[in-house]
Amino acid sequence: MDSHYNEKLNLVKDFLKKNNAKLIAHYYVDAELQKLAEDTGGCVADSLQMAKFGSQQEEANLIIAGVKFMGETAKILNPEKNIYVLDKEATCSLDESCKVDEFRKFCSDYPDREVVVYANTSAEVKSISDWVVTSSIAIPLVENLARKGKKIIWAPDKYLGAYIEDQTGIDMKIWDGSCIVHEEYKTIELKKLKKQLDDCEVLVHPESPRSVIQLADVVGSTTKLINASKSSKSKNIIVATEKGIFYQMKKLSPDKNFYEAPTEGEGATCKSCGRCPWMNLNTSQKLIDIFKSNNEILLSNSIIQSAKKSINRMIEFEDKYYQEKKKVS
Ligand code: CIZ
Repeated sequence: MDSHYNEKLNLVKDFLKKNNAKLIAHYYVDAELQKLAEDTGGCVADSLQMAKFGSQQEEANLIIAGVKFMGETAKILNPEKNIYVLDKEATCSLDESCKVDEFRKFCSDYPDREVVVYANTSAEVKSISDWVVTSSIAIPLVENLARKGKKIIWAPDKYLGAYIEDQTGIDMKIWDGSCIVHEEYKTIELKKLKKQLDDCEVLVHPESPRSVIQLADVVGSTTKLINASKSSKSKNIIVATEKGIFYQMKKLSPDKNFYEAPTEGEGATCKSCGRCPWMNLNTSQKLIDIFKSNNEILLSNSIIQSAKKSINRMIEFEDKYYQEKKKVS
């Protein structure tokens, strides 16, 4: 953290208090913003936990350090609150790849299928879907639908879709979207790094290509990867997901060595280099200036109501799933 961190913290604390606001950050924003969220009584989490945390706060204003779909999810679950994002340009390649009109047309080609979409989608796409899922619950949810004889459309991440198919054997109609960060991890370089480190574990987010997932010791959501980095017996951890996550991992295991999974193979070009350009738009200066620009997330009531139904179905399923899992163990 830079030497002015304490000054910034005091400034942000005053600012949030004066404006009846709470700062909620995603694991993928930079370390300073994550620490500011933690030190001001906010939270750092995945997109769903961010929105759930927002519901439990008494402040009228929630400031989201993350990308647009995270602000929208917070608004959908907290329509009575004012939700602000640090930069309205901060979007997501998955969200951008799946525009509602094209997606509606895709779904109309398979009218007998349930529509399951990943959290990384717009509020409009969520509003025309049957289910919203996060990567942490996608496999059990898809398995549950298949057990009931349902056929499935999956969008927008083709790699996560392929991973679910590989794990479950369930055939889905998959939208052709991808995350520009995870798509760039390269197997040849990753194999070299594994060999070089010898004692290491490879943690991979399932938005990555199948060939990279095949080299993983653990595959999972941001939260699962953070937990795995802590419980790993290896001293060296290679991580294939957005770099912002290293802040949480290093905090939990200061004695371990963390390595970014390589993104540049031989002769390859690197567009994102493991850093999401949109997450990178989030800065602490934009937090202080937030009310000077038009950064509020506004959604129509009908979109909120329809999208909320598909998010709440996931939350209900998730609660039941973990309750039953607890009973069994
Ligand atoms: O839902 C999220 O926060 C994202 C983008 C990924 C994950 O695995 O948690």
